[in-house]
Amino acid sequence: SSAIRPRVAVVPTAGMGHLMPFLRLALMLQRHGCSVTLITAQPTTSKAESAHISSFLSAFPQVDHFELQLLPMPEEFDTSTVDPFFLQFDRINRSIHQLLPILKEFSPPLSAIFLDLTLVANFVEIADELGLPIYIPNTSSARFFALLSYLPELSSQPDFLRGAYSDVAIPGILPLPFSSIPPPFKDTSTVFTSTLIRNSRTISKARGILMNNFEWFEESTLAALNGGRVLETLPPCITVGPLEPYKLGNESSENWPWLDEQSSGSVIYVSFGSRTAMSTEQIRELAKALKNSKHKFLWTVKTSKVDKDDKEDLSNVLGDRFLEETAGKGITLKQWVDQEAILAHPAVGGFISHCGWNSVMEAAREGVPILAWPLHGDQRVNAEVVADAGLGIWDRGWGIGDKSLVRADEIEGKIELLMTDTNLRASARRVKEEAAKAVCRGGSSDRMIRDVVKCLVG
Ligand code: BUP
Repeated sequence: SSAIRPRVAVVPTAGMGHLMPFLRLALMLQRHGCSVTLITAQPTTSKAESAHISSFLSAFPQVDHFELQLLPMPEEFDTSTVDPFFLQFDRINRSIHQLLPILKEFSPPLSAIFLDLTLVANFVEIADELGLPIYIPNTSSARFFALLSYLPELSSQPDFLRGAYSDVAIPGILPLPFSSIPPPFKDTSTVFTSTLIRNSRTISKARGILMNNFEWFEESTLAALNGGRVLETLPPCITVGPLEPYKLGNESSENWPWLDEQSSGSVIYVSFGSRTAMSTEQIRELAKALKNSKHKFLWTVKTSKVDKDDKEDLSNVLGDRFLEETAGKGITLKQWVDQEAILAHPAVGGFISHCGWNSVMEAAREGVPILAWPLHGDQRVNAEVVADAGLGIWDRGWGIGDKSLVRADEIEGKIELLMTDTNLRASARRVKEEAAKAVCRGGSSDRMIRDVVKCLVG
């Protein structure tokens, strides 16, 4: 009956890599009996996000929607130098207090709110006033979450700020190579880092951290987090993944006759996510490697940070002849594709990925081996998890020092390994089996989401 149908709000922040897992979580909560209100910020950072939100709401009209109108940034704030996604975090934070009177009027009232970590500190008072439990969906690896939760402590260590460690020790987990720490973390004066630290200190106010992850994949890190070894005050880290993707009406018609013609496991899918643009020089080295390699490929190229449908022509970046020379051997695109459907396609046998966490979980679900090529943010930490779990290979030198530009012959060598190493294929298949076990009825992730919802009813 409706009396025991808990109502929840789900509040994503900026970027497709954030939006998609929150939307997947929203649908999962709904499948398990919650009524869901999606709260999104208006305006969004990118056209891709606003278009995706509209398609999502038309495909799933049972999800309620509320648009939080963002307040303008103070005039003295120089917005030109800040990453547009970080700017949006800040702007949502400055606007979120407007939710109090609105949420107060909700009838039936909310049973819980699912809030991004970057918003928790400013929301704690509101939540207290409403008596509303907060859950934090974590959109990265458990390993990166451990780093985030330990960041307030690290940022008080002069050695950390000076970069004087070769490894960063976090209690309970394997040491993190210093090169894997996002460089902005060492500068606590940036809005980005100070916001993270401030919010990280409030993690203990949440009732739980929901992870797009499964127990088997990061077992020892999760055990450390949940055993109070990283920090005694952490709420439970609850793995409910890999999150199930959804289909939007406009994508389901997307099909790949070219892929259908390729033999099983023969095609490399190449994508560096929705927010990472490589340098033109690096894109050209990669192009050369893909052209020279023996394997077929499907490559979505991204040349600018915010929206993919930018003006730059592919032939400007790749040269006129690349597309001709690779016709039949590969497809090179600049548009948004249904990545899940591609990874699920039997022809796809390898994935060159920046290791954004959603991409990692999608590859895990499908058992597609990854050639990890992390570029920034949490990606190096995630790449390490990928390699440790047997889902992929990673050359730690790539992207730093004298290998900040990775040459074509080296890329080609790794592609060969990715596509031919039978041990790697077998271990990636094992990951897929474990992922399937976790989400099936009675599996670890399935039990955990049921417990969360039960707790909302009770
Ligand atoms: Br690009 C692209 N189609 O063409 P990540 C991405 N995606 O479905 P990111 C598509 O966007 P952050 C495309 O499947 C994944 O769910 C992809 O998230 C999907 O990386 C999501 O992999 C991208 O986490 O975000 O975009 O760099 O840096 O926030 O992790």
